[in-house]
Amino acid sequence: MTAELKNRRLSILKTHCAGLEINTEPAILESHGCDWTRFRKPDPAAVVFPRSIDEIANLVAVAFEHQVALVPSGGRTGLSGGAIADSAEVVVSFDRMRQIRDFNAVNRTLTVEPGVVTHSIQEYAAQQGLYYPVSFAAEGSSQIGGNIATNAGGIRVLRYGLTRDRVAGLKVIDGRGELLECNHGLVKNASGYDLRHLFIGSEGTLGFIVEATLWLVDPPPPSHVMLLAVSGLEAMMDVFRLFNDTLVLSAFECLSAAAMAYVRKGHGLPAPMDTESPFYVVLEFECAEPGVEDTALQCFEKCLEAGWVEDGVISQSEGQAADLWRYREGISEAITPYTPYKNDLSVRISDVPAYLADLDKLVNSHYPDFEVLWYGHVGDGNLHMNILKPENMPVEKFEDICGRVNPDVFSLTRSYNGSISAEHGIGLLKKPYLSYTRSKADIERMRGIKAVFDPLNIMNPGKLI
Ligand code: 2HG
Ligand code: ZN
Repeated sequence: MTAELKNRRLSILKTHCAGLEINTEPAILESHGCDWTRFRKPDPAAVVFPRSIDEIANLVAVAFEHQVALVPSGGRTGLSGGAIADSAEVVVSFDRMRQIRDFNAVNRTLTVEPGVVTHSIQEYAAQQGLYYPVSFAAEGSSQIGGNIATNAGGIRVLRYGLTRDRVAGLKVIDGRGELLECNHGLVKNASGYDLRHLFIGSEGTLGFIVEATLWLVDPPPPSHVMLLAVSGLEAMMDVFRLFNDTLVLSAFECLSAAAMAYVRKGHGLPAPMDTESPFYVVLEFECAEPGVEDTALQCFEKCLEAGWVEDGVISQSEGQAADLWRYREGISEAITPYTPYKNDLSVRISDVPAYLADLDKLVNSHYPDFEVLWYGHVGDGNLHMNILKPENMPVEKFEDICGRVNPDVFSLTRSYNGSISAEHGIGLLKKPYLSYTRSKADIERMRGIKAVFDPLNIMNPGKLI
């Protein structure tokens, strides 16, 4: 049945999409049929590589007419299975759409194709004397279309906001194959529903982003990075409060002792300091004027005196800053070989210590034999919980056990009015749990919106809702 469906879809593409690059090599089907998640096996009918908006519009119109399911594929760095094609879908890769189309110095905007890699946007902005502030570990391979489709966050949200805050305009091909041009880069536009914001974070379920206009900002002043050994969760928030009230923080991240051990092992990093501690904080602060570094050191002294912090190091150069960031940014990659089961949770910032303490208790009672690592973006209330698969346990069994504990984890999250996905999206993997974070009425309205933009359910079907 699947083979028949695949052949039928392939022949539709060949007949109706003249000139479209179509690939059915097994290695490409495998690589482009999934993201970084390792819990599903890709099985697409084909991978197509459009080169223009017109080609995508035609492709979706054909898919609409013939009921062909499409899955968008960017840098494939997603962690929720949002780009998995496991049911004979056609994968639409944006790898051939990597042009920066326009830079406007007055508007401070950059207009780009969806396949441009996040890091290239940062570099291009810097060449213009400006800054694209969305930053995260996967920025070297993630693509801007995917960033927008998941409203990517990362390490600078507390200073600059989310990807959503950078999007000045979008061109989208919806599930009917029609081009929608949203907001045109306007700062002010009070002409009704802002469809741009519906597409941001929609995980490709309403339409495919085919062009984006991004707002850039002033380049940041010089900064310093500190890595601190903190004595506990309450103390971590006291440290956050003091530094955040006194300095301009551009990041405030945490990692548990276990996460520190794995990142060091994975990347061969030395101990950052002599003291061992249950949690570590990596923070970055701006130094716009002389004297800020002294103020930061005074904060550090206060933290030591209060017993919140046991030890710490501060960067003295850009190289040292980058070295300190590796302890936080390198975790995800370092633990990939352990097939981690990931949860990406958020609560209000002030609730982080109580929530994490509750969660830690819950998780320890359910997974006494599993290793659980914590890290994340404390400065915006987002925690990543990674459970490592024991070496000899089959993946299916491991996923099943983790899945059985999810209801408790998500009920607790709901009791804090938190979210079961802060920045990674819902995709395939978190879809069964959406109701822990969105009400019945919410989900019903979301279905209604989906039906408007994608009436035949061909755009990334089976994801999100
Ligand atoms: C991070 O903050 C990324 O490092 C990945 O969002 C999180 O690996 C994860 O769970
Ligand atoms: Zn993150």
